[in-house]
Amino acid sequence: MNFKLVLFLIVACVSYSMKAQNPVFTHVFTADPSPHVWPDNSNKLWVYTSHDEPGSNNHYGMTGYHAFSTTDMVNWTDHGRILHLDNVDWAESHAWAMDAAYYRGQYYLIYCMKETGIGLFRTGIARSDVPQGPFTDLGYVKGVEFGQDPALFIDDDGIPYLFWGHDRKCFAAELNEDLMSIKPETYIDLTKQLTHVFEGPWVHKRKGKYYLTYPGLTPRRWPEKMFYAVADNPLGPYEFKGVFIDDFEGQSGTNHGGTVTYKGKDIMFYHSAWLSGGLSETRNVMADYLHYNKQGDIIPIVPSKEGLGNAKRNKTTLLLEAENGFSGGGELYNVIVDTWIKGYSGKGYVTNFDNPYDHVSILAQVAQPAKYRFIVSYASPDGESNHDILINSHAYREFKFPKSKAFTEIDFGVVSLKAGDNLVRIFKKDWQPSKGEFAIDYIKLVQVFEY
Ligand code: FUB
Repeated sequence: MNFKLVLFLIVACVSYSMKAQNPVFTHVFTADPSPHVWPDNSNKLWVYTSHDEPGSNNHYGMTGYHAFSTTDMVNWTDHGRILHLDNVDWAESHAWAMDAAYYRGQYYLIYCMKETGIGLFRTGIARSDVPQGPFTDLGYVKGVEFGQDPALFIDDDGIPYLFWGHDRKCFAAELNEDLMSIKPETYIDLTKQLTHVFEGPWVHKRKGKYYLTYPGLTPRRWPEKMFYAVADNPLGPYEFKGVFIDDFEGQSGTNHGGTVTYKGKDIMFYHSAWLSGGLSETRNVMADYLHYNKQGDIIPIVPSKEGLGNAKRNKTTLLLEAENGFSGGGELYNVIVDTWIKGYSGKGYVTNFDNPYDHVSILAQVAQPAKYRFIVSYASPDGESNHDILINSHAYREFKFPKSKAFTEIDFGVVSLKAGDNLVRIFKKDWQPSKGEFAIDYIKLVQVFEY
């Protein structure tokens, strides 16, 4: 091979990997994606996921969920942890697959966890008034037994339907208006209509037809492939159509996902184990365009590196709201959430750092040890304010936040995070009495892609 050809191939390979959009999230292990565009903003795509602990390689220790958003399908915001086992009184383990829904002006997370003392899956419902959460648990849906892998489909007429499935079975029912129980007379076992079904149903509607996609196992068994069936009504009967994501290199034992139409394009979100190196149960979200033929059949997807586009990826931002406190995995110690200073993001900010050790802790979950640009948004309308910042219990920085009437960002430069849970803690410094109000709105951790 001549030198110019070798050079061309190297440049081509490097620029190809620069543009690769799969895995979609490379800073955190995520699975079971649930993609949505909410009615209040058709410009924003949301993806809700379950979370794998780094190095876990099984699903038994899964504890929480994340929300992600984007407006360009290239640069993403991770809104951090939105619900955790610790926020759910009735559950003890297995924060497995979930879905999200917008229903009558509120956002819902529908998830499964094992009930304390019983160890059976229940389908939980949590609510938030904003899409990024955090979500507050409302209890579990009555009438659903073994409620693993729930998906909530709201039809065009506003009727909510719940689908769930586990261990080679799939069920569905219409929900009552408060979403807290099924209508028993509508309950149906769909298993026989869904050849090879194992778990993870998801329903979307296209041109008046209901498509039920699901992970299934053929007699050759693991890993799971994605299949689908089509019906004229949400509760069936469904006609089995076939496989549309077959086995692929680097997949995990499971597959699971959902579809969305965003900016006129149909997209399939699912998961693989590319980020953890394949042959692993520590998973990552993937996305590829979904196409149909003239008859409305899904054209099988071959997982691609390119994914949703060939634009260069610049950054992923972890946007972690201080006021989420315990719900987001952090802590508010002798501080409060307030909303007087305008211009905050999310639902408010944290203030009243009056005494030494008053602090806010904010959780950042990442997949691998890596460097992130660290930014804090604050306001200090009455004068400068002195604080200690700790990262994972290590003193990171003492900093005098300058007077600022409005919320403003301070860029602290690059910090190192470890794989797993990282706690960023902002303390009031020393014993001097507070000179006025000091407020923390959020922290940002920005993963910068270096090519
Ligand atoms: O993520 C945990 C479990 O793995 C899900 O509930 C299943 O659908 C499979 O993806």
